[in-house]
Formats: sequence, C-alpha cells, structure tokens
Amino acid sequence: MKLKSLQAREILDSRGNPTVAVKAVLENNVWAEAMVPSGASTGTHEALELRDGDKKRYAGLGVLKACENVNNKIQNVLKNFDISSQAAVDEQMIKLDGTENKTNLGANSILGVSLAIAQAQAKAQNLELYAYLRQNFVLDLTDYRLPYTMMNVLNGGKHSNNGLNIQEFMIIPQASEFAERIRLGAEVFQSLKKILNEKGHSTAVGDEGGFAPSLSTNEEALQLLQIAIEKTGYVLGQDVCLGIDAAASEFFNKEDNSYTFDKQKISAEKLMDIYQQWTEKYHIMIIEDGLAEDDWKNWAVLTKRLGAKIVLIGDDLFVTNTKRLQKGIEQKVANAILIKVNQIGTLSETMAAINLARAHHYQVIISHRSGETEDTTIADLAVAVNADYIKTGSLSRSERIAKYNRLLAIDRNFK
Ligand code: 2PG
Ligand code: MG
Repeated sequence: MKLKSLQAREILDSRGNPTVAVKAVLENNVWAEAMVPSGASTGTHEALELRDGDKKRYAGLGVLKACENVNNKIQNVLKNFDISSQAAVDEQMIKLDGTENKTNLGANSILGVSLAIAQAQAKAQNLELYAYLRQNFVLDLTDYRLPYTMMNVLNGGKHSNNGLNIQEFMIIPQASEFAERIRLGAEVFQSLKKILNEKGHSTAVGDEGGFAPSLSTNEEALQLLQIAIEKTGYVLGQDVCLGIDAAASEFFNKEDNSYTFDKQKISAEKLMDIYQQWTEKYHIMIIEDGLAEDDWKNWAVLTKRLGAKIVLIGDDLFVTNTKRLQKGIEQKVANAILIKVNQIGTLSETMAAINLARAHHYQVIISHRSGETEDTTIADLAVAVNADYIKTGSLSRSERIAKYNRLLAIDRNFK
C-alpha cells in the first residue's frame, strides 16, 4: 500500500491551545485523521514540541510551522512511499529530521503522521487499530488483556491552581472485569463530588477532569479519597487502591537538591519517608515521578526502599526514551515506565520503549497528556501491547471519557 497524501491542520486541544491534526490518504482513498496531544508538566528530556513563537497568534503557541513541515518536507518523502511497515515509515521521518530530539521537524508533526498512517492502514485492512498495531509490530502476544485504569480524580500541581504539590491523586479499581473497573471508578468519582460539596469545597475540575479543591495539605487529598471510597461501600486497598503522580520535577529545587512540599523545604529522604508512610496508611500502590527527572541517585534509593512493594513509574525520568530507560535498568531505578507517544514522537520508538521495558520486567503504563483531543489511539495501543495500566484522566470531560468509552467498546469485542 502506498501513501497518496498528507494534510496537516491546526486544531485545538482540551485546554484550548493549538495542536496538530494530520489526515493521511492512502492510494485507495481510504483515509484517517490523527490528533496530537500536548503536556503541561513536560519533562526536559522530551522530544521537541514545535511551536511557532509568533506572539500575535495564540500567544506564540501556534503550530503552523509543524503543519507546514508535514505538508511539505514529510509529504515529499512519504508520498508514494510503501507504508506496509510502520517501522519503515517512522524510520523515514527520523532520518529526515536527523536530530536526537526531533528539533528539526518537531515531534508533534512527526507523531501526527505516524498515528494517521497507522489509523488509515488499520481501516484499509479492515482491522481494529489494536489488532493492526499488534500485527504490524509483530508483537509476541496471543491473548488480549484490558489494562487496569489509573483515574486521576483529584488534580493538583500544574493541572490546577489549588497549590497542591502532588499533581495527580488517582484511584485504581481492582475489579476483574474491565467494565466493572469503569463503574467503580465513576461511582467513587461521584461520591467524591458529594463529599467535597458537603465540606464546602469547590467541585470545579482541573485539566484532566479531576476535582481541584483548595486543600491545606497533600495528605488531605488522600483522606478525602479514602472517605469517598468508604462512602460507596468499597474497601480501600481491596476494591480500590490509590496512586499518585507527584510530578516531583515541578517542586524540586536545583540549588540545594531539596523539594518544596506542603510549603516546606524538605530533603529527598524526608519525601521518601512520607511516601513510605502513605503506602501503609492509604494503600498507595503506585507512585509516579516521586522524585525529580535527574535525581538518579535518590531514585535508586527510593527503588530499593519501595520497589519490591509498589509500582514506581518513571515518566519525566524516562520520557519514553530507550536510552534513558536503559540507564534506569542498569542503575536499578524504578520498576515501571509511563509511555506517552508524543514524548518520543513515533509509534515505532514507542514500541521500542515498551519492548525494552517488557524484556526487563518493567511494568508498562500507556498515558494521555494533560492537553488531549478526541483521538483515542492510546486506548488501542494499551490493548495492542497488553499494557498493565492505562492512565487517561478522570471520569469527566469527553477527551478523557473518549478513551474509556473506546476501551469499553474493545472490551465488548472480546465477549
Ligand atoms: C503526567 C501528564 C499526564 P502532562 O505528568 O503524567 O497526566 O501530565 O501531560 O501535563 O505532562
Ligand atoms: Mg507524570
């Protein structure tokens, strides 16, 4: 199958900021359009998201250059190219860009093309996207397993303005049936809303659809979640577990290697003590980015302390990059990786990170960005690779729910 054309355009993401949409048309006129997500608490080692910087448009956030790169440079290379192998398609773009971090063309332009071609190919072959991805990347898997869901029902950090350091407080339903996990999650979310109302807190939501009340400490958020779970009649640590994404790079102080937590400067060691207490007190089973993205030394200590008990995810730490993951494996840092397609910029490199993680028994978590669209590719990706978890936000806002609804549809296919 050959590619006929690529058409990129500027659209809006869930925060009302511009992002890239790419339409790929195949030689048989089958087409698909993919949309690129965008982060707020972006790791410094992520691939480049190309923005125009023209202050007269969207405060400099326009993506016209990225769209132009697709419509011209990338199209010139891929037009009439045999797209049967996604790896070959991505390789062409990586070569054309020629830089380590995609600073030339922008990861947003490259990713839009990578996703759109995969979606169009799946359509052309009359395959579900998850089945196409599994087949095209020759994944050595036979069964299909739906992921557990990390649902960010209380937002802090860069995704709200409530002053909480921890960026995400997540519930992780433990039901064996996927649809039941969704139901449990939604019920706890509604229960949390009621409790916040009763306590006179705001029920306005943050960027990922979780509530963003002003609380006096980070721990108060965990207490509220505990009450919300208990009020639904579920048992914390049994029916529903808790997880956090500290996104600690955001409250790390480079000058003295300290962390500002609950308005106080504390050492990494003290922060790890807090995490340890929380795992016991609140059944925290997952901590993502508990420490800053380049605090490798303390990351190794944290892994030694908690790695046998809970899931320690590297997000800003690994940035879906095999080189950084390899370093983590060698230094015994973390035991799971967050996978974000736009951190690295192509489906092939995303798969490489997943395969490396699997080979070293690191758990795999497919993730959205805080800036999302109605594109649901990550739901299919999670199923294609039998991801352990998917992290795709709260139980409100359609750009988050779209992923859950897609997973519910996939789940029906297996019934
Ligand atoms: C994260 C993500 C997604 P952002 O830190 O894990 O929840 O946030 O997209 O802002 O980097
Ligand atoms: Mg994160």
